[in-house]
Amino acid sequence: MKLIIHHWDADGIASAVIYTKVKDEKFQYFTPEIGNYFLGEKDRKAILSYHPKEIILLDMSLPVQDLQFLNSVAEFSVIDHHQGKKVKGIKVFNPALDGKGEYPSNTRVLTELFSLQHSELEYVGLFGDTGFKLKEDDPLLMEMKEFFGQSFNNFRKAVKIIDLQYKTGERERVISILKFLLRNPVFSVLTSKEFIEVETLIEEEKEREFKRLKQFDSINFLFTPSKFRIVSDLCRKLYAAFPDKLNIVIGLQGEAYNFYLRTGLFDLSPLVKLAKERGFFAGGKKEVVGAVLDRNQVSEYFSLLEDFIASRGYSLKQIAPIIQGF
Ligand SMILES: [Mn+2]
Repeated sequence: MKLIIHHWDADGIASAVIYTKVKDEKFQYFTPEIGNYFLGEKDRKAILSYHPKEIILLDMSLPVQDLQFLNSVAEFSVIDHHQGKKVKGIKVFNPALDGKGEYPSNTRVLTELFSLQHSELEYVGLFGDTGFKLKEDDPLLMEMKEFFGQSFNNFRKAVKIIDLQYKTGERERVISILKFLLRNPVFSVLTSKEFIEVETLIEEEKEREFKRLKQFDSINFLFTPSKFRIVSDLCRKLYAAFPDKLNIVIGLQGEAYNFYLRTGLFDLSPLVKLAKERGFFAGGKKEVVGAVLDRNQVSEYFSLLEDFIASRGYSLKQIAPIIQGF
């Protein structure tokens, strides 16, 4: 049995479809717990249960120990476009690591690697990964507009629907649209109830979960137990309404905690740097810091946050008891 492990977003899904079509073979498909850029214990068990003879990892950069794990259980190779480091003994095709510049999507890497024509699927990955940030005059955007002509708007809607499936937190939905795309053209997702209803489901869930908001003096706090991956969206929504408060949203990702802070009160980039140095799985920029934490890391991460925020003249005292209850 051959197993494709792929990112859960539009680029990862389209990559798995392209790869399958090129190889014209039967594969099983797997994506890690949604939101986790690593393999949890359950992920590893699931992968082993497939007894894979070969594993291909697409559009995902995983920690070294996970790559080594995959390499130890099967014949293993990676095709990717993310920045990172090469790992000794791991077979990787990633032009970005060979100094060939940035690749906007993994579907573009595959298209070049297998000398394919530009395709709807290639552009699904490309628009999924870059569309939200392309300026009107970006050559990539012009290229896509030219390719799709009058269907460009529908193309955009189709990408959005493909990308949205993972926000339900249900990996089955991701695999289901992947399998649909193996048999159907990209545009048919627009007329498939199963896939379009997800947009409404997500919006309804966000509205429901938003009601959990607790407001303190300088803090907006929201804990959501929802299986939907809406923590980042909820935090963004809070920040838009309250840029001068500490907006904290915490959610669950399988066994892990997803911890978001957004604020316009001060620059968070030193905190991002600090969190990474301390070994937390964290990222962010000036106005946002996000982290994925094991349960046993929560209190240590929270102290780091408390200290940093205290150094900027604010306090998290009011929500400390809630965090201690996790
Ligand atoms: Mn990608």
